[in-house]
Amino acid sequence: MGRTSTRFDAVEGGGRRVGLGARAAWGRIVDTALEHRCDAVLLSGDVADQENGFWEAVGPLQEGTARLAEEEIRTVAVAGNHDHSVLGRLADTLPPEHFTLLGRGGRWERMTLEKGGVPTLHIDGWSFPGSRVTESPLDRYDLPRVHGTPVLGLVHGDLDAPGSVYAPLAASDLRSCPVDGWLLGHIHAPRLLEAGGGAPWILYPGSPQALHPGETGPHGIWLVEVEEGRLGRPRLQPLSTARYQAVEVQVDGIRDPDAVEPHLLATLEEEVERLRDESGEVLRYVALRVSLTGSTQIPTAVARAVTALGSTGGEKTDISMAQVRVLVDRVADATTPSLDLEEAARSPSALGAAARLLLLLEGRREPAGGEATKLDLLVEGTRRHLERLQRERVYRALEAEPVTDAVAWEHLRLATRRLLHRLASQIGANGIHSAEGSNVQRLQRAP
Ligand SMILES: [Mn+2]
Repeated sequence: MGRTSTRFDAVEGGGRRVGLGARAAWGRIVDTALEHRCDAVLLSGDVADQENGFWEAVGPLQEGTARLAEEEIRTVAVAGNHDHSVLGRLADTLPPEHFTLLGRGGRWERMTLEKGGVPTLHIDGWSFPGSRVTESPLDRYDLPRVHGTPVLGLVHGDLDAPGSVYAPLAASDLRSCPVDGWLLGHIHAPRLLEAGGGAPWILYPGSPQALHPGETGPHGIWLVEVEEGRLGRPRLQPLSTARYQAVEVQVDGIRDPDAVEPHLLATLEEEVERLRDESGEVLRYVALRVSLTGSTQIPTAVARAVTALGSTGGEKTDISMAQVRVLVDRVADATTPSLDLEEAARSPSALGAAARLLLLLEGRREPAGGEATKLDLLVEGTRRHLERLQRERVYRALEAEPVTDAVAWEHLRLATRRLLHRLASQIGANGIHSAEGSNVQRLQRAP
């Protein structure tokens, strides 16, 4: 509650007013539960923020749970690291027959749903007792094994992240518990793990409203049915009005500089069409991270198109397509100049050095001699440089994405490709692309 999908500031009226808020998503969750005549709505934690969460969440929770309770739909929740204390205070303001907070104080607790006096589902829940938990909540899971009625585990925590301070949960431990399915909270990206062979499924439902460019893919709620005493497999029902997506645009075959932008537009339109099919009618806003790939003979035209699309900062890029507003969040030029990298790598020139580095970074050749050590130093130096940039004052207000080695590699690859473009175009101006015998010499003499 209280959060809004980021990167859509350019949308008139601001995000909150046009259905980009998590609060509006909660309204859609309630509508969907009513429409499907659900028996219960389960919330797996971090529903509210610790700081100002009470006032942000109390109104929507009272209203939503009351609307659900009118149709005898129960809301059942566990607390996460963000709402370990505020969710308890919220629960105390709601009628107990509307809202149940399970597992307060980090003690496992079972609640049984019934239909016509017959138990249909046991829900075993555990709530965060504080903002940090270093032990696995499963160490204390001791609820009795049952037969005949399926059990759903409800817990907030960090899957397969040993050493995490947010309730580390090992998938192998989850699978060895006598439950039929696990509904987890904490991670915003939806993820369903199925092991088969009668092992419980493990589901991170993800944030119902996608909130950040890292939260790609369709977002919504998951519907689970209990039939003939069996817990079914969860099914995603898209509910997010926003979607974040990375798009790759191949420019390989394009030779005409004037064809770059129309090709870009056509690819983006096709992608948005696909996203609409996948994310359902509810989708209104798409933020794209575009990356141009392939090898090109017209690097200057490609670079110009990238700059033109990227400099709009979302505000001036308005490619609305059938009720979906599309913003370009980021554009990267990941093309390589159409030069034979292997051939260029043999040259004892700056171009040759750049080509050899790119082959290494793309995993197309193994490091030889002292190269492995040099490469490690380069990656480490890049990582530290990026971290230093993140700590700079102007960026401090932004949510920092962790700088992993993978992130450093990606930056190095982009920078090396850019360097190759620049070097190749300089040599090109001196005649390297002509078919004369002096080409190789010029290539070798290039500083
Ligand atoms: Mn959390």
